[in-house]
Amino acid sequence: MRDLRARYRRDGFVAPVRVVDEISALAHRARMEAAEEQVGPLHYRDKAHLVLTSAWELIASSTLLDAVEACIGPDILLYNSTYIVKEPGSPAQVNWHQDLTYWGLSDDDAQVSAWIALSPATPESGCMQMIPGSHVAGPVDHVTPAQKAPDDVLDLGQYARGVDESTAVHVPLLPGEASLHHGLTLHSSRPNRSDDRRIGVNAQFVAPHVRQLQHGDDTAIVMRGVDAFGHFRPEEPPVRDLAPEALERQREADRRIKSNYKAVRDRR
Ligand SMILES: O=C(O)CCC(=O)C(=O)O
Repeated sequence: MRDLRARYRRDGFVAPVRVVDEISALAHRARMEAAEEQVGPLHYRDKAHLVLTSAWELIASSTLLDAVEACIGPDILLYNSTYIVKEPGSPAQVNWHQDLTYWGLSDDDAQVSAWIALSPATPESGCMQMIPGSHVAGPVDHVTPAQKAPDDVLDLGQYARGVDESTAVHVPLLPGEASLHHGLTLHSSRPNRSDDRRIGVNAQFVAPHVRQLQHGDDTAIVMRGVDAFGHFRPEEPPVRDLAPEALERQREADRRIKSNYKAVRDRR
């Protein structure tokens, strides 16, 4: 783990980290797709871990949390999680950006995102690309178009200004492997030109001392260690899949998070 921490600090990301074996990853994919048959596409619905036991089990796995601990320390809160899906042949893409641009959090160095592959993430299927070391220079200027491009995956369509892509690397993952990236690492992904869905679970973690500076109300779950600060209202993991009351809490959290991003953007 010392090596992982050193690579994370130097590059702003680490990959691949094996979270579950490939057969288990495909079983998780089947559970996710069975849920989609009941409630429709899960792509980019925030707080998936509140409603799906599969998302929760993956995110709570000790191998993943060991890697998260190496990045942000022993006290770990889960802030958000979403499936990010690119359908086969879909033009959907993600422009170069830093995650933390509109999150409104107090400490850029105490947040890490894990992206766990549930299908092969390859250059052909539109795996992520990262710019090693780009987190070190701090936040960069982002442009947010009044009207986002239809193929843009990000909610607000934001992109970092003037990115030099010459040192960018692909981050391919097999099912069950994860990458972890710092909230200021510049990353992007291109369209899916494969004939399979490209499916990842993105889980966003923070250390408990982090605060929401831009608005009052945020929720999180303690995954490891202690929360000695209480800056986030606690939330509950799912007891079963797609429980109606949990779905309602997820809808409310999804609305809150998306409107918070807009509020942070509008204040700039
Ligand atoms: O799934 C993708 O292609 C991009 C994901 C991303 O931007 C992220 O995990 O922060």
